[in-house]
Amino acid sequence: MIETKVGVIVIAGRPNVGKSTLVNRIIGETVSIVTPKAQTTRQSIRGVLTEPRGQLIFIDTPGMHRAKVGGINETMIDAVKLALEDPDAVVYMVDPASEAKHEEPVREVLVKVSSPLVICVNKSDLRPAPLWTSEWAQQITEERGHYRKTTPLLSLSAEKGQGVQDLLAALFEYAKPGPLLYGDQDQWTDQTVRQLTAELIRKQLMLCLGDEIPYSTAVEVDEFKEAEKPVQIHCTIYCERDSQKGMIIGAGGKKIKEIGAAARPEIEKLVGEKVFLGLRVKVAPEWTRNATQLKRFGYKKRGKS
Ligand SMILES: Nc1nc2c(ncn2[C@@H]2O[C@H](COP(=O)(O)OP(=O)(O)OP(=O)(O)O)[C@@H](O)[C@H]2O)c(=O)[nH]1
Ligand SMILES: [Mg+2]
Repeated sequence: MIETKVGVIVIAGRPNVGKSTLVNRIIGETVSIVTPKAQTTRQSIRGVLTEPRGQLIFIDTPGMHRAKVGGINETMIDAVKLALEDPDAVVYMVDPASEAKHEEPVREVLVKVSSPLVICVNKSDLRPAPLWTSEWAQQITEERGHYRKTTPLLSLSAEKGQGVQDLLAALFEYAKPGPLLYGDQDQWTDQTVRQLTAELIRKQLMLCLGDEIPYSTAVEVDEFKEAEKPVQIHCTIYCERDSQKGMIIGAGGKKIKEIGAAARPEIEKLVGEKVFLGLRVKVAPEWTRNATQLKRFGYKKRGKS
């Protein structure tokens, strides 16, 4: 009998470096939404890769940044901290346009994690890993010493796939022999279809609205009737102010139609059927700063498993 290996792998790094793109590329599904805007991912999200070598459970995390106390950004940073507690390996992903000084707040945290660390420079299709990264990765390796394993510098393109097989090989080295954690081979995420649906709508809010409103929005699925044809899905988009509500709906409802039209095909792909998508907009004043409201929308410290 071939012994399978299992590993929990955290993907960490600054916002917008391509963490979610990597998880989606490896799993081959939209586990985690991707947009060109920073701080797209708000929670730890699991993607499960099952293959003959065994199983890797990837935890995509929010981008690490300095967050104000008490708001949604703090819940995002909490999610990263919790994920980093005891995985089998951590992938530290760096953008090739970054600089050592920008990495400092992240380096400071990741150099200390006891799990093995794999340092990757992503977006190799855009530009090669900059010169500073090799010495910098070497320094991290030395600082971590012999007891904390470090794999310095893999070059990667999460978008095009370059280097992904090498990364998987490195990660399976750090995985441990054992039975699969997820027995159902078809389970590729820990999220429910409702949660995935809400995220696909949030993706369109990120893409279709300006630079600020997306960060004030949350999506709740009110109804999901799979037995009906087409599948009936009704969701509420929450924002913080009346003025934002107006912008999300748009003149004559144009904007909300655009958002729904863009989200629906992706939801149909997920559900595997035609979907009727009803969207409405409500104001939940200051929800990004209110602990009860944050919890209501699912932004809280989550258990590790
Ligand atoms: N050219 C190129 N673009 C990439 C690559 N990986 C990610 N991107 C782009 O970088 C942007 C951010 O990607 P995400 O996967 O959302 O980044 P993230 O690190 O998850 O970002 P946050 O969730 O905000 O922390 C998107 O526009 C991606 O298409 C890559 O390998 N090459
Ligand atoms: Mg992300």
